[in-house]
Amino acid sequence: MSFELPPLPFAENALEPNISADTVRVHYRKHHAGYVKKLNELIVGTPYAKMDLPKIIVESSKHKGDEAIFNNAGQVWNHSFYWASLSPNTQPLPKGELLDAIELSFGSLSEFERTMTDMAKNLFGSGWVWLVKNHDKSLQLLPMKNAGNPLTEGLLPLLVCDVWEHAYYLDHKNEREKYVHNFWSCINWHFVAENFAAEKLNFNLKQYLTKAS
Ligand code: MN3
Repeated sequence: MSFELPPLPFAENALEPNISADTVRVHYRKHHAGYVKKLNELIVGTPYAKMDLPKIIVESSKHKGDEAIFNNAGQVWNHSFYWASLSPNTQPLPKGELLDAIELSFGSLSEFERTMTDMAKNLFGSGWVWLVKNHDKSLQLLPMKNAGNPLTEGLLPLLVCDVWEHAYYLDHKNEREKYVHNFWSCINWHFVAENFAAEKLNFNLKQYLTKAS
């Protein structure tokens, strides 16, 4: 079994002016594609070759010596989830049960935005800031280094912000905060609400993320 690069859910220039076509093109065609290629090379002849992507992430995270597989599998999945977290169309802000959960866990939507922005700004080095649903249905923001992924903690991801330098360097050089500010204008709240409503990773998402041949 080998993994394919899933199609980008929008045109490369669709997020402009918030995220440039150049950034999306390089991020998708070079970085995301690079992780897919590397993962396929690494899993040949290993037990991982028979697993779907979420299982590879969880299993390889438990085994010392499989860090390269974990890193590349995580990066493949994380980027697919990142693209799905973004929308070229302005989305209505969260409402209903999702908004209730945000207010319960963070105080307000603006406080949630402030906290996530601070975490994204302050994460040292490369990584991801995840919004996850805990087992008690409360929400939590989780900064994770490198290829970190909440599936390894048994938590359900709802939204992610990529804070690797390659996500913003072409647009903003070292100014990560400007990128995070623009990221907020691109959030696919519909996707977040769908994930929040699901009991587990829903089937369509899984299908989208694990196009295997
Ligand atoms: Mn990236």
